[in-house]
Amino acid sequence: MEWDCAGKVLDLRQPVVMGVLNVTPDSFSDGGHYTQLDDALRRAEAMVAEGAAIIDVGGESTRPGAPLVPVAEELARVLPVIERLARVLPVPISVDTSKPEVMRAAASAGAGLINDVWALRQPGALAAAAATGLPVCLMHMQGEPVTMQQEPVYGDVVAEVHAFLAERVRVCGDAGISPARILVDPGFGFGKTLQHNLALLRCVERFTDLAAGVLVGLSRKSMFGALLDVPLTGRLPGSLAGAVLAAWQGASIVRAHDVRETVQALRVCAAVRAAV
Ligand code: 8Y7
Repeated sequence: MEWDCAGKVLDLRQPVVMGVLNVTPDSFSDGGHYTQLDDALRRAEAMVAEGAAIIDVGGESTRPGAPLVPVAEELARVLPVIERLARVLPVPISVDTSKPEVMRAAASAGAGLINDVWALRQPGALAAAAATGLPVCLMHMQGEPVTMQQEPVYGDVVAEVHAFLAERVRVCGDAGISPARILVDPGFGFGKTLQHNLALLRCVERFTDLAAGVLVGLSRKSMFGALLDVPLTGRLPGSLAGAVLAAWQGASIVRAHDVRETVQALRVCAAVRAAV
């Protein structure tokens, strides 16, 4: 499957890496390092050189407990970066946002995909995303970023996340966003305990029936810290294991900070899947 993302091709016939580019002063693993436009461009170019198929630009930290960012501030952070990257990079740019104003402006600036951790549930977001005509990623989250990790509870986490995403795909369809341009994402770490995250990772394959593909974000997440008792800087091995487990089950896009390593892990996975 090949997608047209604002004129740039996203080839999803093999699992690919979405490189993370945070332009937030408070973001959780590379916070504050890439606030300057030139730094952002250099970092994005490096990720493309390492094999990233798409770059995800985010200006609103969604780590647990992070402060909310006013729309003007988020626009000021992401728009110059998106405009520049869309102009000079050979790969599509994704915008990580939940705000309709940012979706519209990012699309005008050349963004090729909308990545929304709220799955277009914020007021006006559904209509704004639909109007751009861009592909979207719908992510599951229980609760909201400030409080989501306090006491997440599910009966059957896989069934509930699947039902939520199925409903969001249906709502998007009614708004004119066809399943053919939707990715779904179980939302690792967003209102989930370690056990919830593991159950979802065990069952990624089940989400492949919902839309055009599955995206997963596992990179450096606290589930690996909890499981392995390692700090942020020690989570690459766990993140790669998670990426391979998800891709093995059919995930199309892996969102990651460590692009070179994740690309290699996914290549091994794809080669084994293709072997007879
Ligand atoms: C995810 C994400 C984050 C994810 C999608 C982090 C923006 C937290 N995680 N988007 N964003 N899926 N689609 O640790 O898992 O990178 S931010």
